[in-house]
Amino acid sequence: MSDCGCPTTADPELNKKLLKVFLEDDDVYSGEPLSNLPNFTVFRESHMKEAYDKANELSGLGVSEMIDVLSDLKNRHPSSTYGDYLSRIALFQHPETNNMTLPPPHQTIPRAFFSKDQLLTGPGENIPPDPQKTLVGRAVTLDPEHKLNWWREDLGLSEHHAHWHLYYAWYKPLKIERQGELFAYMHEQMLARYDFQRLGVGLPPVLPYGPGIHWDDPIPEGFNPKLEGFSFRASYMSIPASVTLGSQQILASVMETHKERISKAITINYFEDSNGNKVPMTMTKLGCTVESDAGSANKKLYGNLHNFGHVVIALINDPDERYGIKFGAMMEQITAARDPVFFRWHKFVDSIFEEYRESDHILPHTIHDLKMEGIEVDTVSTQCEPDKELDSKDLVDRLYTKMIEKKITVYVDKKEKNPLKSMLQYYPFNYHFTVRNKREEKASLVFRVFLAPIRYAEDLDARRRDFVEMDRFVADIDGGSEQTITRSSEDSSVTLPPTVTVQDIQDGKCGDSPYSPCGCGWPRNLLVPRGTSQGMWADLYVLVTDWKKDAANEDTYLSASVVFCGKRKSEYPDKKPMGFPFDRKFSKSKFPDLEKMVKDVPNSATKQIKIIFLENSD
Ligand SMILES: [Cu+2]
Repeated sequence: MSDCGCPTTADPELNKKLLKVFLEDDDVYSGEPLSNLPNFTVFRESHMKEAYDKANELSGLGVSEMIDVLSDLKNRHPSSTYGDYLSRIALFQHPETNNMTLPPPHQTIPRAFFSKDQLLTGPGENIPPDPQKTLVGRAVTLDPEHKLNWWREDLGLSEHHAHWHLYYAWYKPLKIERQGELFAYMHEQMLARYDFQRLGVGLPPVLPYGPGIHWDDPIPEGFNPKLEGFSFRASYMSIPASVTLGSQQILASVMETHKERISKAITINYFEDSNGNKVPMTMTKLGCTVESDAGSANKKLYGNLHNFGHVVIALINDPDERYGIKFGAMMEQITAARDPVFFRWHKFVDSIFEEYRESDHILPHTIHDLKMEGIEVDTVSTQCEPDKELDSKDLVDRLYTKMIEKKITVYVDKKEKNPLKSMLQYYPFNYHFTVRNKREEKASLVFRVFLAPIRYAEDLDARRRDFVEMDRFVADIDGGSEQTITRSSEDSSVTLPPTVTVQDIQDGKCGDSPYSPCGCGWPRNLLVPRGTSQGMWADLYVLVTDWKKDAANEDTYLSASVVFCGKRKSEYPDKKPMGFPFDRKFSKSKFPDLEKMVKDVPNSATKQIKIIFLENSD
């Protein structure tokens, strides 16, 4: 059973009732109404306090009463992101609703995903052409970043990012011990995937932007989110020296000091806590400190770097809010990743993690770290499932993608609307791994599957950050046997299971889900990078290691969305560093390139595959 998606043990009736919280209706509420919080932002501490205080109160009420109060808030402020955030955290906290399947935000607050024009789809209204298709010529010439609008504005991408931060909220006590490491890894993988797509459209890897790296320079990437409630940023604007958020003043120069202190802590391998004691450096401590969550070593000394980066960029148009200009998209986790600057900022954040990954305090991987005696992986390959659109095409070691125009169902003003959306889709395929177990006893193995673009002759360390994780799963192999393990791309533990829609819930298909931090997980349609129409070569790589040794709890399985989102109410299930074996430098003399590494580590294999974008498939 999957960790997310439509659960099997259900109270579909209660789940249906919960929809009232997310969809407007005509019901009249007679109780004390909740106040709305306009301009809500998750980066403002007082706003988070307000939201969580309210959620605590609401989760102490009976279910029906909580639903009524939240439903009333929705009716009075239908497009409030505060209302949506509060509802999700309150329902998540309430003992009777914390396992319920909630509808995806793109259906319930479409204004955070679609422009006004895109939502004009009713009878008598024109269906506007998809902006992706109209953005040709001038706009793309002036700003080539437009080429990836379809990717940054993917519905599932925004939802994945927002859900991750909602579940692992910086404001709340840590959910898991390795939260800081997961913060670093989840974002690092977003960047690796982004750079993969950039290469596909002829753009260079994204450049870092942050304190100490172009911080005082104008930002060439402008952005017009075209979303109600958010302002645009013209290109070549510079961040203000100081911004005011509520009662808090944030100085760009102070952020620089915080960054320098963190870099120094990496060099000396420890942080200093508020009593002057040494706190040993670890990836998770570093992640927590950079995000300034509950696990930060010392918020006073090291600041609130990640969150404030979002804030100063989002307030670029109106640093002290004197003109009442709306925030930029960077101010909300649900919209931030639509903006090209999000990736520049996060590349900067990741460069801090890189300082640590590359430091002398982290010993490079050796053959011993990767090897599993008695296990050999002979081959790895892929095969697409038969599909009439792929009829005459080579299905082995070729992956295919296409863009589709999908009709999305959303709810606005008590009406159903069906905007069109250009989305990437890949053709499902199977991996085949030929594995030999030379041991006598049965082996429980964890397959770590990655994909990296082949740029040009580069050593393994230079390519380390290019590897995107495609899947991680466990399979058993009998002693003394050779087997071919077949794994469907659709079962990937990186991706979210199929989205549960409002319609599914109305049809009684969903109810209580016993495990999941639902909603978090890489979007299924973006599992395979788009590639190019001529075909883009990539290295498929698998490393098989001993699940008996790597598992936090051997009985856990690695199910949907677990790689980036973990498992609810338990520790991260895999004890290996996240991203292993690409989580640190390789010993140069031992592993100059991928080929050599695979040769020396028999429990691994690689294959060059081609990703082909079927450009005119519709
Ligand atoms: Cu961020």
